[in-house]
Amino acid sequence: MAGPQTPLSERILKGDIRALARACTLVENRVPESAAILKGVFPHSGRAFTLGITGSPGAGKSTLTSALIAELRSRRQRVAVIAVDPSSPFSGGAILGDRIRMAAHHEDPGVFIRSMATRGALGGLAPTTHDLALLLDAAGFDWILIETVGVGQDEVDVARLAQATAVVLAPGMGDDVQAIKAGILEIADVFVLNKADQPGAARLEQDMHEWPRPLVKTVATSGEGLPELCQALESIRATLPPLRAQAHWDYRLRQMFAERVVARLDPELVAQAVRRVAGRECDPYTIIEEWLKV
Ligand SMILES: Nc1nc2c(ncn2[C@@H]2O[C@H](COP(=O)(O)OP(=O)(O)OP(=O)(O)O)[C@@H](O)[C@H]2O)c(=O)[nH]1
Ligand SMILES: [Mg+2]
Repeated sequence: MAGPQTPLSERILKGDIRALARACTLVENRVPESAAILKGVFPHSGRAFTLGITGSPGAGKSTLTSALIAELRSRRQRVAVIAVDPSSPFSGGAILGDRIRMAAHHEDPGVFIRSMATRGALGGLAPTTHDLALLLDAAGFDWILIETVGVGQDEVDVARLAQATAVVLAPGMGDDVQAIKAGILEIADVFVLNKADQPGAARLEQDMHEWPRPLVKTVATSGEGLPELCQALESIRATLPPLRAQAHWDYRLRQMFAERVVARLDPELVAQAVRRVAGRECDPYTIIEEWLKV
């Protein structure tokens, strides 16, 4: 029987949800013990399907995530969600809304929802999002849904983290194909034309024809189109390019290494170098060569 003395990683692997929640907090706060937990669970990860859900603010990502949870649960799949909270004060109100919508699933042990309050220093997803996804994967969830607003660096980051990305579009909100950020269309493995009950949906669908990706129409508020979306996602899952996992780890290993190396820098040494370079006393190339020798 797993007691409080059992390592968190073992308790997570046994399906202990409280241990999982605790480990998520440790990982998010980057406390030193989190490295042991992540090492402990790593061999048990790699089974989940990680899906990024991104798109314009208000396109219906949260409603769709909630509807997708319901559809996946009806297929006996265990689902974890990482909701990346928008840090912008303008969209801050959406967070509470998301929590309320998601509350319907809170009683279900086959559903685990985690909101990320923190983000990367340069915008985009916090690097701990990757570790969080790893924990959820090892904990045995079949699906990991990562909802993030398609602004700034987020959608590029989510495409690197997830095995596949669903881009949510909706009519009547400036989601004219010309107005949509080009980058967001390029990362899509599947387009979800949500709010298909709204005027302009047919027009948007027609405009999307030129993009060589499947498109599924949904009404997230009623669940319409969700079985079709699930089917499209299953077929993407079944035909993932084998090199995608390698591309993921190529990015991730470099990111982890860079982070550790930067963390080793002495802040005083950095401050000094900054002053010298800004004052043209020393060139930055020489500084980097010196740092690499340390
Ligand atoms: N008519 C209609 N309304 C929808 C549909 N899906 C979502 N909505 C509504 O659209 C509004 C925004 O939905 P959200 O799910 O919060 O959208 P979001 O993309 O998560 O928004 P942010 O996280 O703030 O970017 C809500 O009022 C939803 O009820 C749909 O298919 N049809
Ligand atoms: Mg949302």
